[in-house]
Amino acid sequence: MLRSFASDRVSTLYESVEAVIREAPFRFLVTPGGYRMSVAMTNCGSCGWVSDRTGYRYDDCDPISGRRWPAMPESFLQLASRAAAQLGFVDFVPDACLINRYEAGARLSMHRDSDEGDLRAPIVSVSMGLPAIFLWGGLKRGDRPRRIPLEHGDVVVWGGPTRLRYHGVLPIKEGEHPLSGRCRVNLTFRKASGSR
Ligand code: MD3
Ligand code: FE
Repeated sequence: MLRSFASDRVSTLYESVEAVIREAPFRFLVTPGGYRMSVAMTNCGSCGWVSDRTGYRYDDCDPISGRRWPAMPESFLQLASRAAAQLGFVDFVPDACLINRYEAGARLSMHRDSDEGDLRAPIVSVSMGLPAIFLWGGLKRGDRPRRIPLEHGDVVVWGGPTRLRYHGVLPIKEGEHPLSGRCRVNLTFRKASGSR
């Protein structure tokens, strides 16, 4: 947990988010079970995470435009690899960045991130805008989660034994943030393509 690690860069990062969403707008994905997610998502990098009635996958194209996802901004790559290195993950080069946008009431139910090809690589997350309560569970779905508040500028690195833990986000409370307005935006950097 690197509290406030991104504080001095978050406005630059947020400008890059705005550039990404001009090319690949936020959209509400549908789960394989047919539910519309309350969190709006988009991606940048050489592949992006998508969900539809056929399942979850990483895809090198945005299914809405049919074009490649926007390139990962240099500022994103630098922040992600610096944060990972700080916690002992040397040479972390993410190839995917999932961008989540939460409006008031949006939540992420408990899940594991296991679609990535290289599970030895960590996931780095950056929180921006409104605060959230993150639910940090165990390796089994039923393990009682801890509640961890996440604020603007906080960075978390999940790797090694924590990589496959269940986790989620409680419904976001209403509020107004000077940078992002009435929402929370979270970046998660991943290594989606396998190296085995
Ligand atoms: C713990 N996003 O996009 S980031 C997700 O705040 C996701 O938007 C949340 O869960 C969000 O999949 C949480 C923190 C995070 C990401 C991956 C993890 C925590 C993790 C993988 C393993 C354990
Ligand atoms: Fe996740």
